Order: sequence, then C-alpha cells, then structure tokens
Amino acid sequence: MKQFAINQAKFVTSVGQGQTYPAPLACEIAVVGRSNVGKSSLINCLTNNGKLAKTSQTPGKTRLVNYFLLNNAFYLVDLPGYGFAKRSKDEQTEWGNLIGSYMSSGRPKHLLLLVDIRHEPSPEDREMFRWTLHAGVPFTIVATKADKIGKSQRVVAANKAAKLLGAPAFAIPFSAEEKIGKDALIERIGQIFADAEGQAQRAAEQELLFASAELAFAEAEAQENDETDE
Ligand SMILES: Nc1nc2c(ncn2[C@@H]2O[C@H](COP(=O)(O)OP(=O)(O)O)[C@@H](O)[C@H]2O)c(=O)[nH]1
Ligand SMILES: [Mg+2]
Repeated sequence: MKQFAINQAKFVTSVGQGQTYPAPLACEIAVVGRSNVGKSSLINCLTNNGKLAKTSQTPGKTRLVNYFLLNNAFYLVDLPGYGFAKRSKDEQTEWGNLIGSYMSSGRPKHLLLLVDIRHEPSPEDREMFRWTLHAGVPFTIVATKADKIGKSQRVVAANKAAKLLGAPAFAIPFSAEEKIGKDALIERIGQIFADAEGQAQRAAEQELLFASAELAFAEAEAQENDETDE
C-alpha cells in the first residue's frame, strides 16, 4: 500500500465560543494539551510549514479553535491550551465552555493528547484525560520535546508519561525541533484517517440500504392495498 503522507495544508478558520464550525468532514483530529506543550509546533512540523500555526505566543493567548485542512481531505484542529496560571476565573470558564462544547460536538474523531516528555502530567492533564474518556473519543498520547532527553530514555519516558496520565503505558515520543517521531505520528494519522473514511463509507452504505428497504416496503404495502381493493 502507498505510504500515507501529508502533502498539503492550509488554515481554514478560527472558531470561538458560540460560533459556527466549518462544514464537517469524515475525519477531524484535534491536538490537545497545556499551553506551551508544543501543539502549534507539532502541527507546523507535520505539515512542513513553520508558519502555519502560530507558536510561542504568550501562553494562553490562543483562545480559539483553529482549523487546518490537510491533503484537502481532513481537519487537524489546534485547540486552545490549558494550565496557564495567570488566567482569570472568567477566562478559565470561557476555556472550559469552548473545550466542553467542542468535545461533546461529535466532531473530533480522534484526539492527540500532548504531554511534555520531561514532566509528570499536571492535574489538568489528568483532568483533560478523564474528559477524553468521558466523551468517548479515541486518543493517541504524544510525548513532546523528546529532544530534551537522552535518546535511550525517550521510549521509557514517553510510556511512563502515558501511564501517569492514567492511560495504557504507550505514547509516541515526539520532537518538532528534531523531527523525532514525525514519521510514526504521520503513519498513525494515516490510520486514523483511513478508519474515519471507512466508517463514513459504511454509514453511507447503511443509509442507502435503509432507504432502499423502506422503498421496497412502501411498494409492497401499496401493492397489497391494490390487491385488497380489487
Ligand atoms: N526543545 C523543543 N522545544 C519545543 C518543541 N516543540 C515546541 N517547543 C517550544 O515550546 C514553546 C511552545 O511551543 P508551541 O508550539 O507554541 O506550544 P503550544 O502553546 O502548545 O502551541 C516554543 O518556544 C517552542 O519553540 C520541541 O519539540 N522541542
Ligand atoms: Mg499554540
């Protein structure tokens, strides 16, 4: 099979609380994690475009759900980060509402949960993980900034971070800086995309089946009525 690649990426739109999301696609993958964990850098790395998602702004400044269209086929979504201490209560509520409505919208087909490979997950990381389980959205854990630790420790540290989050002990070690784990993550995205397309296809086939069965049923009923009329 031809290897999956990301060869096209463009910004679509930013969505704030109460605003309309873009027309849905079969596959939508959201990038989740605390401010500064490396969400935007990861998106830029995957798309080979250093300017696509804005990086290293004042942490917490990104308050919008940013949509990117990849390969003209699926969305990669940059979600606003959490865990910025200087945030006011109002801002935290705003963040909670935005993420809450996004998570329960049925739009995300998969979440990339980002944790820093060097640090124990924060209470907010764990909270976000519980939210993910609650929403029932499949996820992949990505341990960012893997360049910051020795090569021999990366796999162990990444898996440990996943375990501390409360998940099965598996995470992809990743570095936007040194492109560590880039191929692995692109391959994973390829699988997610293929699954989502397959699911959408099956749903469409099922709908067609229902429609034709309903039609046949209505026709049979009409014929039966004709016969009793005679
Ligand atoms: N060493 C290293 N630094 C990174 C990596 N990814 C992101 N950063 C840095 O971490 C900071 C926050 O990155 P950003 O992508 O804006 O994080 P976001 O807030 O989660 O979107 C920036 O200064 C980045 O340069 C990485 O893989 N390795
Ligand atoms: Mg960002």
